[in-house]
Amino acid sequence: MKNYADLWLGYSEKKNNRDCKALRNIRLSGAPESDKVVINAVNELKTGLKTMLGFEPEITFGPSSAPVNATNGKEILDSEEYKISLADDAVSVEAKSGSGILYAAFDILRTIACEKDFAKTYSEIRTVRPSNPLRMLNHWDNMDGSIERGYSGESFFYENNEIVINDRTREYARLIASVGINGVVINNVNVKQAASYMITDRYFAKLAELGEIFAGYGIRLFLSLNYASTIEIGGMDSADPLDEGVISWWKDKMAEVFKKIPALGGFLVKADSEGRPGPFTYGRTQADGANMLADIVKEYGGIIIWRCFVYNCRQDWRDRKTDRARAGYDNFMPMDGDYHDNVILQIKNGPMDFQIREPVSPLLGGLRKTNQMLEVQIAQEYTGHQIDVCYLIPEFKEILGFKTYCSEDNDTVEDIISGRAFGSRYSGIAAVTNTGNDFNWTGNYLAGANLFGFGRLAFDTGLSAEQIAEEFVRMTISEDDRVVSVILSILLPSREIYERYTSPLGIGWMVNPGVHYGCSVDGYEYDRWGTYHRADHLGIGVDRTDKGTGYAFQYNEPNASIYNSPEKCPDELVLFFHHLPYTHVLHSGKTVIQHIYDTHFEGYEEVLEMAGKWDSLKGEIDDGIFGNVKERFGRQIDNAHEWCDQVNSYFFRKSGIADEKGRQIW
Ligand code: GCW
Repeated sequence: MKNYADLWLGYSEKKNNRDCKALRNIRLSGAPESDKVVINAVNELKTGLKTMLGFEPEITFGPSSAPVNATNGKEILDSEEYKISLADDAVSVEAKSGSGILYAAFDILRTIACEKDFAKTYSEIRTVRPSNPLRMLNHWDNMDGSIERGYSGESFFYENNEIVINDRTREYARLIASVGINGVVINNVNVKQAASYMITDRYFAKLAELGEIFAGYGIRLFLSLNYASTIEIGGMDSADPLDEGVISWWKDKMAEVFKKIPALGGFLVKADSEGRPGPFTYGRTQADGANMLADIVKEYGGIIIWRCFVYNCRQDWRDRKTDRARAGYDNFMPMDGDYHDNVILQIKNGPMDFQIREPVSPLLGGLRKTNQMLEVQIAQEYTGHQIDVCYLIPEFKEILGFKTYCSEDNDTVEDIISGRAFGSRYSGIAAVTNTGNDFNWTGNYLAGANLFGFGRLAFDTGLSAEQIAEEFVRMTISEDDRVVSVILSILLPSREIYERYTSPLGIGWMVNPGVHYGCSVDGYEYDRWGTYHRADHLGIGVDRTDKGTGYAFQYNEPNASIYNSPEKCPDELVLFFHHLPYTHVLHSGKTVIQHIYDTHFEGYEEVLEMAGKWDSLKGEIDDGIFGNVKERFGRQIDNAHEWCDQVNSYFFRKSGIADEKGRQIW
């Protein structure tokens, strides 16, 4: 039986490339043999080739360049670039750092693992430069071992308020480095009291060790920080960013922290949000808070990643003028240009909170003078809890390709976060991760495609969702063409299928309060009035136009006018921007109500079909993987059924309009 915990590094014997002479001699240049990342790369090549092709390559070393101390995104990209060229009897890898060599090693191994013809693949010199300087995973792991929004077991970083370092830690570093991740935040952004102590003596030794393990795979360690640490652990009564006492406490603290954890990259901060402390308490701006910390960590090469998820979770949703969607832009735009150059604003992909469909946050394309990172979520909080299959890479592709019209050219989200659009000092992309200590890391085995896919896409945004899914299936499940095509036909449409049986036309939410799995049309916990969707007997949707909350005008033109008009607004977002009668006719030619009925019935049917396809793989793939996903399909079917019933009957009762196809709605 396959050890499916190895995911895409579970190499097995391969048929192709056994005669490729060149692979017996691999020459690495650009970083010294003694570099610990190079040592890991060499081990990977040796063991990978031995397992897959039956021989160990001879590895030799060419000249190495001076070590790089990258202090901006461009230097990071320069140092991570690699070149692979092929002669008759040798493969040659050139890079400027151990990371470049490691990524080249995984490039070679992936080609062999996918049974691609090696000589053909590298017949032309391959030069690869990552698309984004920072490619990060954010863990929402708590010190007690629980994971906020974790759906695949407990944390493998923490247990009973202690940091755990074991084989799994190293395996994790290998796994994520192999897809190009170069930064990890190991603790939850909700830094509660116990976790504040992460930056105290109690944890320094373990953090230093962890930082070193990560560094061996080109990954930088980051920590989430409690903004009010001066109060939580410093015994002070203020966290005012302009207070001299506060500043001097932080100076001493950071000097200690960076000395004790030399590999530390910096901090991620959630401030003034959902009960977390922040500068607003002292009448200061988000920029005041971020800059104060950034100025202090600068001398250690540290960066401050400051989240833009700042909104009032106690808002009264009955109030028609307050609009949570506006909050990110309203709180952060006015200070564009004020954030110091080692501050990065981390922006959730949508203005709300990782719903199955949201418009792209208007901060992306709004901010022009600020370092930016995009934040996505592969932990399936609102997208099926790693019970339901929901391959998210097609969604991420849409987000990256979104035209913001922030400039004449180079105006997509991809252009902004790569640093191209504005020449930002730092930029990149982060995902709230979906891993835990479950044997297979991600709960549903197919959710591994999101972990793999996020890394691959962050590294190379030019890859298609299909290419990535295919690599995942070939590397982890099977190389049989039929199996590959069946699994692709499950993964690729799965996000749109999930959308069809859940919340319609961009309205969002409709989830069980607190847990966020399963349907409850009026249920979202922060809206105890059940009114956010504005559904009454005549219509549904939130008016975010110039006549409503005005949110549509946070976008550049022509996006603002497109979203502002019910005629021009794309169907999939129309209820996000407009309050419409159930009888409004969409571009699809259907009325809103008929769209709701049809998509819900279809979505449920499609889940049955997906489950049937999976069943057809019995005996053709590993039993463990088969059983793991089959069990979850059972639950996904129930979930889709429940959503379909609840949503359809809710809107049938509200609107009193019958399904034109005469299907039974309870
Ligand atoms: O919507 C919320 C999630 C919280 C999470 C928060 C955030 C870590 O439900 O669990 O807290 O988003 O992104 O900070």
